[in-house]
Amino acid sequence: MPKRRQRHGTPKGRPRAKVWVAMGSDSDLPVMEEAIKVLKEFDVPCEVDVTSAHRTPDVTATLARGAEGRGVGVIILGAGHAAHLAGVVAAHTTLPVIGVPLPSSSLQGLDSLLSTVQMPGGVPVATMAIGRSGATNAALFAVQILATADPDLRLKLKAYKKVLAAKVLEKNRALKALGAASRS
Ligand code: RP5
Repeated sequence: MPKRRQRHGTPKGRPRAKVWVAMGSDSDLPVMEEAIKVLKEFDVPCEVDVTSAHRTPDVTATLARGAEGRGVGVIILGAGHAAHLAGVVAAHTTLPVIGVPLPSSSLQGLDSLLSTVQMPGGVPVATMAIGRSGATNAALFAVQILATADPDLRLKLKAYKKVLAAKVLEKNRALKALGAASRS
């Protein structure tokens, strides 16, 4: 009997786990949209919330505790200033938590980087770079985590890396062509 077609490439047709993307304020959205864009590119469903460790602590804790039950596999959290969102959510779940420090304060994200990365032993937060690159990498890292149990995602990640390399090679070709023209 032919093997049943796998939905989204996951074993036995299980739907792909969701990624929960949350941020401390709607002012964080322009940066966190980079993460959402990458997840869409990989066809990974996500749910998006604004919730704050400081301004809505109870809602944040409830959302964190309920994540597993909502089918979430990985959590991405972006926050600026004295950023405690990732750490607080990590305290309430055993799902992998990825933190994105955001450059919204006058310290341009150094404050949020330190408050996100410097977690005490026992409560890990995988902390990315400050800002847009961090948001992009957070989504890629989430996809990589989900890909450990999803061959289809692994193929997509390999294709993504090939496109990255091709773009650099193309830029190098263009640079060389420019150099040759200006030297002739
Ligand atoms: C943080 O405070 C948020 O993550 C945001 O980066 C920052 C400022 O928030 P708003 O004052 O713009 O709402 O909690």
